[in-house]
Amino acid sequence: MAPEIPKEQWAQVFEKTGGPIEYKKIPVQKPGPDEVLINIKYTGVCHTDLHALKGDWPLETKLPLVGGHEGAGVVVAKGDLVDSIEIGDHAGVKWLNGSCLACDFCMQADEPLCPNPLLSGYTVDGSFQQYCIAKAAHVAHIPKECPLDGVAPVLCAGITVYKGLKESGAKPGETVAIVGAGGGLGSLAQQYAKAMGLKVIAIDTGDDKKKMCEELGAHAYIDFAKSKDVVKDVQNATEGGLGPHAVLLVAVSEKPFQQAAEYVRPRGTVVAIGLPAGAFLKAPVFGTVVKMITIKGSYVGNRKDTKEAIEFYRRGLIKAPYKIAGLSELQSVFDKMEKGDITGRYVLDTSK
Ligand code: 8ID
Ligand code: ZN
Ligand code: ZN
Repeated sequence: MAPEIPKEQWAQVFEKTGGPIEYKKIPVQKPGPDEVLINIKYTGVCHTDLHALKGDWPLETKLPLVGGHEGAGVVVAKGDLVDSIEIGDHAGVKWLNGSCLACDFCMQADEPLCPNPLLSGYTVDGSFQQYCIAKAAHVAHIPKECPLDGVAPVLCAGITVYKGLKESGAKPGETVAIVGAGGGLGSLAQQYAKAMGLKVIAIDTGDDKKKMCEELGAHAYIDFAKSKDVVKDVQNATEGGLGPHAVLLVAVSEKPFQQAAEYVRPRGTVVAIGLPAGAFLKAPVFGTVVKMITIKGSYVGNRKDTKEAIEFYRRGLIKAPYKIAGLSELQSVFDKMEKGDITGRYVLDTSK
């Protein structure tokens, strides 16, 4: 029997950049021929959602906007052309809601680089609502054994850091510094790094985050606010003081983007993932040349990365802590995020 779909639903909506966000009832949309309608049960809150609300980036959002791009739920309707997923299947709405599938980038499985992407919770409405539309080709397939609250953060944070770790080229046994380790991406990055056989140096601030990083198995924790010399401290935490083989930058401030090239090991790779407003990367030319270092960006992941990142989770390898709040409480989650007060991730229950 086809599930009953209401005409109206609860959503978090903002009419203009900067807010306010309003928790209110809006109509449920119908999926187009190549789309599915997903009844979102849980949705993670990514710092990207806060950047979107604040207008931090040189890319405009749709307005009014329903944010959110870590939505996990159940397919309740699908368009006539959709045969890759069935009603009743579990599915995830991720940042890349859709892409053209025909450009050079899409053809080579680099679909995040598509010049005409649909971005969930940014250029199309996302998962801060009970019923969300997504292109069937891009929807994440979630095995039924994965709890929908736990898997939600994998849909952006997990995919992104897994891809970033692959892009870093770090090999089992090597060391990766995770900068912003106490946040959403950082906590998942520690788990993926561990599962990939890497040693982790966690960098963040505060005792709560320290405790979590230690519980997640970090080899060392450096508190950037207490450290007198972050560069030295990171190097000293590695064998022979040579520095980590890779650095994953998932912080939301500019400073660490200006330090990483100094402490990365010769031949090492710095991967920029965090997107602080108006920030620039900095590296000394001399050190970059004579240490032969690589500095690169990494942006979410493709459909295969998505499948792989979820498979790590299904196998029980990814256990990052999260707290649950109601969809109605999004503003208070943003307030905590703004202050850097969230250890791990917040996941919203869309029924509350
Ligand atoms: O595809 C991508 N590249 C992608 C995908 C998803 C998210 C990029 N992002 C971006 C987000 O837009 C955001 O800019 O990654 C960034 C991190 O997102 P998040 O993990 O959701 O944010 P968070 O939970 O607030 O964690 C940020 C952490 O950074 C720490 C904070 O204490 C917090 O724990 N931090 C800061 I601010 N300054 C730091 C510093 N100097 C720092 N940690 C270490 N050193
Ligand atoms: Zn995100
Ligand atoms: Zn394309």
